Amino acid sequence: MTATDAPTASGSGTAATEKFTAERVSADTPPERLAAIAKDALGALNRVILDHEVSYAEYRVLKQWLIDVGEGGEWPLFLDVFIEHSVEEVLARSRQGTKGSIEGPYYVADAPELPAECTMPMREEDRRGEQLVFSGQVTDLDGNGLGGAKVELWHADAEGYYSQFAPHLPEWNLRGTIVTDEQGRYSITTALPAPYKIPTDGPTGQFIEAQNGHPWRPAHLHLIVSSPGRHPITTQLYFRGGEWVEDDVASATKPELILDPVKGEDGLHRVEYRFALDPA
Ligand code: MBD
Ligand code: FE
Repeated sequence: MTATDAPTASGSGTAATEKFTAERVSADTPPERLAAIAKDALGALNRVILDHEVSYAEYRVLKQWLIDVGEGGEWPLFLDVFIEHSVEEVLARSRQGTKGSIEGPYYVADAPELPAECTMPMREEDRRGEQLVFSGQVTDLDGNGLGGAKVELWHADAEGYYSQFAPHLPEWNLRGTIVTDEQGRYSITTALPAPYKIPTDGPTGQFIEAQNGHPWRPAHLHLIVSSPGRHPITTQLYFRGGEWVEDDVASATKPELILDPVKGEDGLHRVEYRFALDPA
């Protein structure tokens, strides 16, 4: 990596902001509900200011910090790390199947399709590291296999970088849309991910330091599993005994989402997982 293509917080932040803005999101929130949420949000913030007797100097520092988060493109990062888990918790109240988790800022739709048995696109250096054979089945809530289901998988490389959010990686590195076989099965070989450090060279890093936090997420796989007529599951999977599994900066782990791979004689780590999808 050279100095000019070294990943930075503002580089990945700008890319994440551009990707998100291109989605042109909307919600059909009724006006009365929107008004109630807006009023309570403002009330909560004003309450903090009064309780902590925030000064003018502190207020101005806050204003500059908010400006910096926007200019650095870090709102996707900041919000997904510190807020999204509560939104996911609300969604989870109406789901029976496999547990979900947050999407985070680095999902890209329409990754190239791969067959049920496949190896993720990766560089030579990714292939040289520890490899994981992740296999299993996509089912309905009764355990019937869902053929032709889609398993979208994306994750960071061993250095913690995501393709399309760091300039030195091939476009679809460690990203793919796996299509399950007739029984809903899949078997994916990929690079074993490492713990992920939130970029500390921007305003989100400043914030983490200010609240005496650490910037780490446990090693994780991101997944969106979908099948026609079913609610898609957005989730993440973690590794038993891994660093930060019990102390994720993004508060996004759940006991049901922890894998326990076994390393075979051939050096491959193997683990199975089943995704049960709720009816839509
Ligand atoms: C990540 O890789 C991630 O998954 C989340 C939630 C936030 C920042 C980076
Ligand atoms: Fe991630």
